[in-house]
Amino acid sequence: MAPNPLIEAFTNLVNRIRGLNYIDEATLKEVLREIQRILLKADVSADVVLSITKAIEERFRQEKPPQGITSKEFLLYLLYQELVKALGGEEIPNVNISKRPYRLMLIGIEGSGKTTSAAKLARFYIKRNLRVGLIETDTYRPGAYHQLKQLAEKINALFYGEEGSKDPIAILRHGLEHMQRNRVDLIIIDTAGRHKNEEELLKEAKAIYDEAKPDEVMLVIDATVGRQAAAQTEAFMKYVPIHSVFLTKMDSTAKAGGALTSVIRSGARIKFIGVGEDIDEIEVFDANKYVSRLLGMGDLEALVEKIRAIEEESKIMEEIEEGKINLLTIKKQIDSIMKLGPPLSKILELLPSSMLPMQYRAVMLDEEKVSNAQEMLRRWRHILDSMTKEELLNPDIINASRIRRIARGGAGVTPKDVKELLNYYQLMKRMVNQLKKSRRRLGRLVGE
Ligand SMILES: Nc1nc2c(ncn2[C@@H]2O[C@H](COP(=O)(O)OP(=O)(O)OP(=O)(O)O)[C@@H](O)[C@H]2O)c(=O)[nH]1
Ligand SMILES: [Mg+2]
Repeated sequence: MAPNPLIEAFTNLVNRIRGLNYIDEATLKEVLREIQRILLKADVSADVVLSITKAIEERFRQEKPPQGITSKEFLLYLLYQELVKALGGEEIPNVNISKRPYRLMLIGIEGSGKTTSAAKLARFYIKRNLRVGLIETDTYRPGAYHQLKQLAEKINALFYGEEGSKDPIAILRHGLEHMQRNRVDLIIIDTAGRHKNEEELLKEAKAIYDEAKPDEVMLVIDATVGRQAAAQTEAFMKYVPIHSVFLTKMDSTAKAGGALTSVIRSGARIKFIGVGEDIDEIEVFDANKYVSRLLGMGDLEALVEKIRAIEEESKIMEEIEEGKINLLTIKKQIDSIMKLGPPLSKILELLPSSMLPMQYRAVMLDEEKVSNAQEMLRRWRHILDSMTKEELLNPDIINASRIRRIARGGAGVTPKDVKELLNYYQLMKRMVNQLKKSRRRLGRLVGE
């Protein structure tokens, strides 16, 4: 995406927060006001803006930053999280085709970008090794037939259209037959955007819907309309079910934020975004990625990962505290440590050092020990991968012959390594059991 004023404003804000010495009441208020200004400028509606900043403010006051995270970093993290939430959450839309042939119908008002997006989608799925066919049912716009035909030729998609025809339903019927005959996996149906009036347009969309019986109706909306996108979505929803939204021209508007949040609030799911006129300028909408870019992340991304891993780690610690400990617990623990990445010395500080075999304890970590510990964790991870679920959940069944089998599963792993891991597990379990009796000492174990 080309640099835009929204990214610039957010990047400046992030840098400012980074430069703060500490966050007092006045600074917090100022930062929140600045966030509001930026979002309003991006055409996000006032109530959404308010709910975002309110959530950040409340969480900043109520939640404690995880261990090792400064309050500045925590504020940035909350900003990131609340923006992602407002943009529909962390989940990435599923763009798999659930059956073959799959019928995808595009609708939208004049100039929203349907025809261009039809070709972009075709290319997107051709790259994923699907046979894709395009049907042009637009009989209103002069040149619609040639526009899509040319695009189809460029990307090697099958094309069907009838130049000069005035009967979109007939074209559709013939087009569907043509595509079935050619064993196409995905059929994309482009429709008209121009019409005598809006009602006629919507009625035609409905008629095409009834005839095509599409598996998915995708509404194409031009993001430059900003928060008006919600009204458009709702108008179409009255005539045909809208399963997903393709938001175009995200590259050429400062109102992208408004378009995104308003579509999401209307209950529709954004699947794709268009980020340029070129046929390859299509992306699956990923709120995480979008917000990362918005905030000029890079190292902020590392921060988010780190906080997530710390949270995961403390969840595991809770499990351990409850006495639910098996090798799966240890597997999860190693995964979260690995996710935190280097420097490992920092990470090992997060672990209660009493849990590590003596030679790896954080208190006396030099570089060599760090890399030894890293190597050990990697080996242990391989070992755990070679175990069956039953063994992970019930380590007591692991006898000598199982140990030999497990060691064979990982390159360079010896039975001694497996025993070392089992010893670590036994040690941890013993300690947990011992210390469970004493809350105070247990508190020290989980690093409280
Ligand atoms: N910058 C930019 N331009 C886009 C994008 N998507 C489409 N366009 C442009 O928007 C204009 C309209 O696109 P079309 O695909 O013809 O729109 P349409 O919805 O088919 O229009 P009608 O057929 O008249 O209803 C064209 O100039 C496209 O190049 C995008 O993601 N970014
Ligand atoms: Mg068109």
